[in-house]
Amino acid sequence: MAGWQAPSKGLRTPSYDRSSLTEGIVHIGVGGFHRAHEAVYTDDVFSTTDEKNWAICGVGLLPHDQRMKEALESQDYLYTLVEKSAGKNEARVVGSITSFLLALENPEKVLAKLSSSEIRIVSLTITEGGYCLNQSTGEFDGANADVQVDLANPHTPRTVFGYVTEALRRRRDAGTPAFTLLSCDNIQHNGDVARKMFLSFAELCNPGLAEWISQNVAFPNCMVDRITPATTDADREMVRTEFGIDDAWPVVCEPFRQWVVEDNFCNGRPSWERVGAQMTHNVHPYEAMKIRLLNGSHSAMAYLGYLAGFTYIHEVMADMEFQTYIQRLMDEEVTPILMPVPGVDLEQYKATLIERFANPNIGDQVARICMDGSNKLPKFIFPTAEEQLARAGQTHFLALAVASWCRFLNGTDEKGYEISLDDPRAETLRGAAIAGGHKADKLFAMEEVFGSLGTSKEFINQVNKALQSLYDMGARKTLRRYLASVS
Ligand code: CS2
Repeated sequence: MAGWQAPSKGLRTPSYDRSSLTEGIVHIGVGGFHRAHEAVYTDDVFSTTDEKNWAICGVGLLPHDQRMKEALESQDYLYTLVEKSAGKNEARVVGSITSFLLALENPEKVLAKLSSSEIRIVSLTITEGGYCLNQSTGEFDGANADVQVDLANPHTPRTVFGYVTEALRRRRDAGTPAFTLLSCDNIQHNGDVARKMFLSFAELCNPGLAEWISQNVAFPNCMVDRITPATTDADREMVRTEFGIDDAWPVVCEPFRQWVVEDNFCNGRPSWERVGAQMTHNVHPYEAMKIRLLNGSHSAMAYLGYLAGFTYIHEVMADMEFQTYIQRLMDEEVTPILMPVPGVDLEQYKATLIERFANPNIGDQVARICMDGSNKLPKFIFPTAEEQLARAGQTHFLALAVASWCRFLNGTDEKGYEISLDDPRAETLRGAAIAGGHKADKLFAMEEVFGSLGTSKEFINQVNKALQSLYDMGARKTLRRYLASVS
């Protein structure tokens, strides 16, 4: 526990007795976001209530999870969370994670944990692409190679689908009540999507079990929000010098956090509503607002911002032309398709978003937002474009956002330097971007990414116009032109 003995500066550490906790949640995909969000709400539950049976067991299914396991294990699963606001850094030590299992190391232990009656919630942050959702059909992509292996060997799984399904089979056979499966990824209707994908997988390997799952497992929808940049070595150093803690993997994030959760749990839940989460029966308006405005704006500013030479999101927001772009994108092209959100003033919400993006202390990386575009844009931007097109609304700024991504995918920036593409479809995307020349048609033909938007001639024309301009005059001048020409 080196480095944890005497954290100075009076920072907040778990006020509860961690040894009296028992685990009730398994979380699959422990990264920065989970540790800045659900784990923090749960830590607050332990501090403010006498609920003790909801500690979190982290589970990693992928080889890269080993680093997180080692980091957390070396410090008794405690970690430092630093909230960075414009003026200051505030740190606390979070204690709600109490163990970590790595599937590659010990698959049986993971299955035993998931099957044990004490586990009543399995939550997920497996990324937008982790659900095997085919964008063009809206169905489960059962052709995925790992999924195929799991379907052939359901008792020795390797994917999240295989683990969850096998654990639920064991629970059913043992007469153990099911757990709630709580998706915390940025997908609209994330619970409904999770339900459809997990049931489809189960249907393929064991239809009887699928029936049991559909009747016993709850899949709540929820909207999650907290900007959590990737942790850097500079952050580790800051935690050491400012707070006296030698933390192998601290988390940095903004002070803001929001969690709106559909109150649909089949086997109990922590009192998250007592510590700021909003439990409701209809999450959809909140999800749409957050994903279309926050995540959509993020993607729009990141690709164009990258091409214009920015490294950090707050730098993009400090540029008045970019700020106007994002404000107008939100006002003119996203707001018209949003439904009223109970208790939320959208104008105020958007103003807060601009402020959050502009937080100069947070150091959120443009490169982080640019990752994995082929899984993010279909959730963050394309549905807005489709809905605007359907109501004959304006889509110029959305087209510019999509064109910036297409330009980025070509793999060479405006100065001729290589862009490293971090996307599971990187090779295919780059190939299509290059083969398409200054047109996006070849990319739009990728049905699994663009879905039905790929057949909209009107939108393709708009994107092609923006793309040509990006090639001819670069990001900065193109942006100026868009701001001047679109009234
Ligand atoms: C970002 C999100 O990954 C992205 O593209 O938009 O990680 C964003 O920071 C979070 O959803 C904020 O809640």
